[in-house]
Amino acid sequence: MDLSSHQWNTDDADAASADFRRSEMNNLTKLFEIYGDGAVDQRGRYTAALDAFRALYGPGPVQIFRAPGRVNLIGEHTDYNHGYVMPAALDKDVLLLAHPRRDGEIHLANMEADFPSQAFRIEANIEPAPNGDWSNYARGAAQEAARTFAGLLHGFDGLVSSAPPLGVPRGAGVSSSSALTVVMAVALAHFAEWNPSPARMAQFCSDAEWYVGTRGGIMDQFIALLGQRDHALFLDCRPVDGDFRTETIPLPEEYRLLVVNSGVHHSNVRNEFNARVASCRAGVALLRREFPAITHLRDVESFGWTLLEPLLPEETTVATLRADGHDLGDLPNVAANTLLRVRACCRHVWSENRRVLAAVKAMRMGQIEQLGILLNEAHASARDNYRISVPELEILVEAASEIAGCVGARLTGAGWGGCIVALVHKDGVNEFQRRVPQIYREKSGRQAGVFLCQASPGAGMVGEFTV
Ligand code: NG1
Repeated sequence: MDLSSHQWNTDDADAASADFRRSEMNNLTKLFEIYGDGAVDQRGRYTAALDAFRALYGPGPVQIFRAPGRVNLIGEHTDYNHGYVMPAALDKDVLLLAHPRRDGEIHLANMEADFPSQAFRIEANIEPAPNGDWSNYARGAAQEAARTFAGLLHGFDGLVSSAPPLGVPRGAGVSSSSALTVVMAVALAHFAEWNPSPARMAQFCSDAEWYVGTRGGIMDQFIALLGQRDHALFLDCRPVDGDFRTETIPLPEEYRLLVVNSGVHHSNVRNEFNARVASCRAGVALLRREFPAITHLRDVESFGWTLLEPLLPEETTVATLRADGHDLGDLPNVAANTLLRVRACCRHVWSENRRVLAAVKAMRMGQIEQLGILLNEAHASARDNYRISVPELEILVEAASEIAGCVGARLTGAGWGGCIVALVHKDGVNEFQRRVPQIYREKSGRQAGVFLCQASPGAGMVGEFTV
C-alpha cells in the first residue's frame, strides 16, 4: 500500500507484524473511501507529513484528522440570515497530525515554512496571535472548547498539512479557515472523548471563528462536517430546537463542478462582509415595525417582494438607525457612518433563498438547464444587489459561459475575489480547463487555477499510525 511504504521501510520488527499490516490495509481502504481515485495522489502528502511529524516530535503513535474545504453551489450570504444553502465538500482538505500531551498545551507546527510554529494553553481566554496569524483559527477552536466542554481537554502536539494543490487553497473563498477550525475541533473532541452531534459541533466551530472577528454563518462548518462523496448538502440554516434540517442531494452524473480560482484576494473583506451583515440586520430592524415577530430575513421569505420593498430604505447608516432606536448588535469594524444598502442587500437574500429551493427541486428532477439558469441568476444578484463581485470574477464567469457544455457559472463564497463555480457537461470539461484560464490571462493578465470538485466526505479521523 502506498502509505505502508512509509513504514515498511523501517527496521522496526513490529512493522512486519500481521496486526500492523491489517491496520495499514485499513488505512488504505479509508483513503479510497475519502478520496476515491485521488487516494493515489495523497500518498506522498501523507507520507511526508508522517515523516515530518516524527522528525519534530519523535517516534510513537500519531492520529491523522482531516477537514475539507467547500464550494458553495448556490445560497450566498443566506446562512447568517437563517436561510438556505447548498454547498459540497471538496477533496482538498486540511490534515492535522496529533498526539496528546500530558499538559493542557497545544503545540502546533505547519508543513509550510510561511506559517511559524505556535504554542498556547487551552483556556477560556486565549491571547490571540497578531492579526492574520494562521494559529488564530486554532486558538479560536481551543478557546471555544474550553468555554463549552465541561470535561477535561487534552493538549496535543500537532502538525498541519494544508498546502495546495491537495490542501485547501487559501483566501480563495473555499473555506480553508473553517477547515482548520473544524479539524482542530475534531481533534480536541476526539482526545477528550467528547461526542457532540454534528449540529452542535458545527455551531461550536462557527462560534469559534468569531474569535477572528468574522460574523459569518454556519454553512462552512456544516459542510466540512457533513459532506458526502458525490453529493451536495442542502442545509436550512434556521435552528429548530438546536438542530438543523439537512438533506444530501446527488450531484448530476453527467455534469462536473469546476472551480476556478481568480487568484484575487482583497484585504478589506472582513469589514465589507460585516457591513453586509449590518445591512441585513438593518433590514430586519426596519421590517420589524410592520412584522414585530421577525428575527431574521428568513422570516419574510413567504411575503412578496413588492410588499417588502417599500418598507426598506435604499440606503441608511448605523448612526441613523441608532438615532431611531435600532440596535444592530455587535459588528466589529462597522463604523457609524458606513453606508448600508439595505434594500438591495435584502433583495439579494430574499431572492437567493428562493433560488436555493428551486435549485434543490431542479436537481431532484434532473432539470440541469434550469439549475444552470438559477446559478446565473444567483451570480447576477450577488453582483448587482449584494455587490460582492470584482472585475476578475466577471471575466471568469463570462469566459465560463462561452464554453459549450457550461450550463451556469457564478462566484462562490464570500466574494471580493476568490473562486467561481461552473456546472459543465463532462464532455466540455477539457475545453473549459483549457480555454477559461487562457481567456482570463488575455483579459486580466492573471493566472487562474482550475480544479474539479470531487465532492468528498466530511471531517473525521483518517486513522492511527506509528511513526
Ligand atoms: P467564506 O467564503 O469562506 O469567507 C463566508 C462565511 C459563510 C458564508 C459565506 C457567504 C465564514 C466562516 N464563512 O464564507 O458562512 O456567509 O461567506 O455565503 O464566515
